[in-house]
Amino acid sequence: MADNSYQDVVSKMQAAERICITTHINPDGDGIGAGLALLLALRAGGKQVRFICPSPMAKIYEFLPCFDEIVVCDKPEAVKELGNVGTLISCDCGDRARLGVVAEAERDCLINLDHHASNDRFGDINLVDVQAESTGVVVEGVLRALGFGLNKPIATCLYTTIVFDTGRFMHSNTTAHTFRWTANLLDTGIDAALINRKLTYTRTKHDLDVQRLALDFLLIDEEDQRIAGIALNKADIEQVGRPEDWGELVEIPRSLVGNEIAFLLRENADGASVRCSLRSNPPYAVGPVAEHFGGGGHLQAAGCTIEGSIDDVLKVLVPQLRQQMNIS
Ligand SMILES: [Mn+2]
Repeated sequence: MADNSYQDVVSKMQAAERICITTHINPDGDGIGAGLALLLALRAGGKQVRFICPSPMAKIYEFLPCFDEIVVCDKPEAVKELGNVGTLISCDCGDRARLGVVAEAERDCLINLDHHASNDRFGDINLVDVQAESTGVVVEGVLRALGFGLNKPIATCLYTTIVFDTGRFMHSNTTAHTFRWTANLLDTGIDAALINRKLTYTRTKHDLDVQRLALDFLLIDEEDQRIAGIALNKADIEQVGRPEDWGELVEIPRSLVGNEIAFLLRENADGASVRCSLRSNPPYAVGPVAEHFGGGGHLQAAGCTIEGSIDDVLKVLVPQLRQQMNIS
């Protein structure tokens, strides 16, 4: 389906009385930041706005304005109780399944604001800009089209989206546009260094224990040493305790000199499937690998869930990664 324009989105938002914002399962700095920026602006514009989330959120985002208003709706009953939510706006979600039970919410219309290359246009209105570094960039475009200016609280939320999705301006999606766009946010007077600290220096002792566990399970592919990762099975994870957020563990193998593709595999609590986070440096792509296994994301940052134990998954995943090293 062809994408809608900013104007289509703006007309729909202007016509809506009640708006409900949401993001994907295991929400991140982009989904939460983009959604909160939208909430702040639309509410200031006189709309009735709320924010629901299909799974619990990491505490590190607590400093964002209105974070404490986000309601976790991770059970079908909770979604039913909401009744008709009006216009539902999904931020940073690539497909309906990633909305969890929120996908079942009764609504008048579903607007899909996103930037994932793999987005399957699950909304009634879809605004997917794959050039945008973060969904925050898409939201900022929507706010501009609505005639809303930036202020410090909105810029704080949007800044969080760009820091998260560019890996603190380190990923390959960081361009001259990124810095110009971000400079505009800083012009509102936000303290970027303070936000950076709040997003970065947030580890608990438990997080460090998880990191030590990860180091113990670092793997470098013998056939192609440019591929490295961490594979954690259920029993090992449970020894340390499952973290609320897996954070940036995949950056550990990624930081190895010569690394081109990095992965983080963690066996789910049921022991029957494995969540995979994949990263690569251009020109190598991991997006197609995630899609091969039914997942998605961006070319250089993607994820999927694969059935089987950690060993089963390593056996099917690593050959696919090696193949990418040869075709890219
Ligand atoms: Mn994003």
